[in-house]
Amino acid sequence: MINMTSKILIVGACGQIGSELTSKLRETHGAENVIASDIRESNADFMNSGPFEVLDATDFEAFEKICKSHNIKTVYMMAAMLSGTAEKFPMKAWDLNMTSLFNVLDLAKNETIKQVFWPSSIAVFGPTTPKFDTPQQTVMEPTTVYGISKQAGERWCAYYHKRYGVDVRSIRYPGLISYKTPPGGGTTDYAIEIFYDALEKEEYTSFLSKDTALPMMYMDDAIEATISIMKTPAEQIKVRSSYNLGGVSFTPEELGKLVAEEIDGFQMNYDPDFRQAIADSWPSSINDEEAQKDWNWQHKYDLEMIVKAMLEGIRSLENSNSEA
Ligand code: AKB
Repeated sequence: MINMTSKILIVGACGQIGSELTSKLRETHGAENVIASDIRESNADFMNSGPFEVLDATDFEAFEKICKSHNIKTVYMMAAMLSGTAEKFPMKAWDLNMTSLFNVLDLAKNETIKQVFWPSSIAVFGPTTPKFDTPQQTVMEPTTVYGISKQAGERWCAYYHKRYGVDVRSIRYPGLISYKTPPGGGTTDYAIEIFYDALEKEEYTSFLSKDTALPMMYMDDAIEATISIMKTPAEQIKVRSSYNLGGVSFTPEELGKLVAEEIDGFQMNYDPDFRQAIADSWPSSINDEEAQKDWNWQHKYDLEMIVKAMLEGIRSLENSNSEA
């Protein structure tokens, strides 16, 4: 039976961004109007929070069937293999990141759905890009498979918009910091791991060197940006590849110092691994004036606020787990 109320589908809904996006969209639109999907089921709380479909985003027919049966008109295509894992499985990463994007763009092209969100990343930039205050338009020669897939994806988004009128919108996320769902294999994950280790053992060994500055953002800001760009009238969206989003830039050493102010005796160590080369190829800070101008973007969380929110959030999760 076809359901006639138009709905939202989140692909990759159990992931770091997908899970928080699903909660937020369900709060606003009602749980029954937001369908979560992922390659496999998640924990009981998530599964009981609203409709869920198992979906392999690389399977076009399955994707189309779900969109038609639920009358999906908006898709947030959040499934992707991130930078660290993608370097271990280059062809798998390329296949997942590109096939899932083509599937959603083709569903919009054939008018099964009307609107698409697709995440890009600061990984589209490379070592030849200006490193500080990186502008929206600049040299882009990514050296990671993840970055190459995101850069190619951006070009395809712009192409589908120009050639077929597809309403696709995208953000180049910086590293995202959150505690509700663990991240999956990114180079910026140190800025999450540090909080867990600090609380558990008052010590953290960073896999990036102490002076590696990267652009980062608290998840609440990232979710706000994602929903905000999707709500903006189409004529205001001037960039159809992907918008730069800046957030805050800091080094592991700067983050470690703030954590030490909150946790007595906290000790920071450094043991860079293969992810150091990835981080070295990325910008240290990002200019997001275009997003500010076109859809009034402004982030809220500075680094001090992020540190406090992360420690509070993890502590309250641990308390509720121990009470359960
Ligand atoms: C990663 O580290 O791979 C991601 C990203 C910056 O896109 N967090």
